Amino acid sequence: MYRDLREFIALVDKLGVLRRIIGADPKFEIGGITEVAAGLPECPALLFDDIKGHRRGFRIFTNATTNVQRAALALGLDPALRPLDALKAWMEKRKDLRPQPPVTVTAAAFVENSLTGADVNVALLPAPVWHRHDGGPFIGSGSLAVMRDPDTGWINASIYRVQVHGPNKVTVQFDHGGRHGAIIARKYWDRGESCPLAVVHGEDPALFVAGFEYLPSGCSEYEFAGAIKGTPIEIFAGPQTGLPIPAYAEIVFEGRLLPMSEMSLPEGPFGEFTGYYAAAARPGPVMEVTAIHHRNDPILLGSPPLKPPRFHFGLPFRAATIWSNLEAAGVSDIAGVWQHVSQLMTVVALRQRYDGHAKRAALVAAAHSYMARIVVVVDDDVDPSNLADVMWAVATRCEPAEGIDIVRNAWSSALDPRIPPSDKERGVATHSKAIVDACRPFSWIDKFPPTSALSADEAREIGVKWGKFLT
Ligand SMILES: Cc1cc2nc3c(=O)[nH]c(=O)nc-3n(C[C@H](O)[C@H](O)[C@H](O)COP(=O)(O)O)c2cc1C
Ligand SMILES: [Mn+2]
Repeated sequence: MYRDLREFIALVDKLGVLRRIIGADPKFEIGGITEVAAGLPECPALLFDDIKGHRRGFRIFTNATTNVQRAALALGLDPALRPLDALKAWMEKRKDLRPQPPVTVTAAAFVENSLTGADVNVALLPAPVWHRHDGGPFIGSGSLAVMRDPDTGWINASIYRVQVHGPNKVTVQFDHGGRHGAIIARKYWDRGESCPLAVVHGEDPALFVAGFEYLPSGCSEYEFAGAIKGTPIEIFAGPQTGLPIPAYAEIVFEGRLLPMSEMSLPEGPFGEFTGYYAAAARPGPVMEVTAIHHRNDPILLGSPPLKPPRFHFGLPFRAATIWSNLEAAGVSDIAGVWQHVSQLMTVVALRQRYDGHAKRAALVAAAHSYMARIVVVVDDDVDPSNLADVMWAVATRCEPAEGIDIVRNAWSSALDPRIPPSDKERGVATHSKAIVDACRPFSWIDKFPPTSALSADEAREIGVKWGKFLT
C-alpha cells in the first residue's frame, strides 16, 4: 500500500500508465490535456512539471484514479480485477471497514517549507484554469478542507473546490448547506467567529476517496481512509490552527474561513461533472490564508470535473453503495450495480426470482440515484458495467409502452442542467427519473428467445485458450 501521493504515483508508473508532460500552461492547457487523456481508452495518469510560469519541481498530478485499474489500486484492491469484480470487491470491503483512528506523529513532511505572514502568496503554486469559461484559477479541485466542529471536536475532511482570488485569499465552495463543512463553518459564524480551516492539497488517494464518500456527520474521513489502507493516517498538528493534518500531504494552507457577513467574493463559474456550467458566479466564503506549507518539489492533486463519461473515479463508488442498499433492503440475487455517464445513469443486474422483483430493485436503486434520470434494470446475463451490453438489453427486452415508468420530483440537484431556469430560481432541485425495465418479462421468461451469444464463462474460456492469437 502507498504511504502518500508520491508512493501512489510510483505504483502508477510501475504499471506503465504514467505520462510526464513538460511545459504546459496552467491556463487552459493542463485542463485540456487532462480532458483529452481522460477520454483515451487507457486514460493515462499525468504528471505535469516545468509548468509555464512556475518553478521546476512544482508539479500537478491529474487523472489519478480515473480508470478501473487505478481506482482499484487506490482502494488497495487487485488492479487486475475486471470492472464489476473490482466494484464488488470494494462493496464487500466497504461493508467490513473498521475505522482506524489517526495517529499523531512528531514530524511531518509538509512543513519542509513554510511561508507565513506577508510572505504568503498562493501564486507560488500552479493553479490551473481548467475549463475555458471558468471564473479563474482553481487550486483546489481534489483538495480536502479540514475543519473541527466547535461543539464536539469532530474533524471533518472532505472535498470542496477552492478558487484563487489573491495572494492570501481563496474561496471554498459548498454545493449546499448540508455539506459538513458548511454546517461546521456556520457554527463559528453564528458565534461571530471565523472558522479555522486547513486545506490539504496533494493528499493520498485513500483520503481523496474518503473525502468523496457520504459519511454520516460525526464520522471521520481520516478514520475511513485509514480503514481503506489498513493502517492509520499519520497526522501532525498544523502550526497555526492546531488542526490535525496528514503528515505526508504535499501542500497545506492554514487560515480562517471568514463569515459571509464580513466578506465574500464572486465564486465560479466552474465546469461541473455533468459537462456543463450550472450557475454564474455567486458570492462565496473567503479563506484568509495565513500560512502555506509544502514539501520540497510539491505535487498538487488535480481532479477537475470533466464532460462524462470522464469521472474522478474509474469505479462508480456510489453504485457500490446502491448495491449495499439493495442487499440491506433484502432485495436478493443482485448480480451487479453500475453507474454510467458519470453517475447520471444507474444500472442494476439481477437474477429474476419472481414477478415484480426487477421493479422492486429498480425502485430502490432509483431512490438512491443522485441526479440520475435513467435507471435501468437488466437480467444477470448482462454485464451492467458494459454500456453496449446494457443498451442491447434495452433495445431487445424492453417494450417501451410497458417497460418504462416515470418517477416525478425525485432526487437531483441545483447542478442539473435540465431544470428550467424559472424552476431553479424557485429552488427546485428535483427531476423525473425513467425506470427502464430491460429484463425479459417474468411471466413468459421461459418462452423468451434464447440468446445466441456466449455466456461470460464461455467467452472467458475462449480467451484463455485462443486470446493470444487475437491481440
Ligand atoms: C473531485 C471532487 C470535487 C468536489 N467538489 C465539491 C465542491 O466544490 N463542493 C461541494 O459541496 N462538494 C464537492 N464534492 C463532493 C463532496 O466532496 C462529497 O459530496 C462529500 O461527501 C462531502 O463531504 P461532507 O459530507 O463531509 O460534506 C466534490 C467531490 C469530488 C470527488
Ligand atoms: Mn463528512
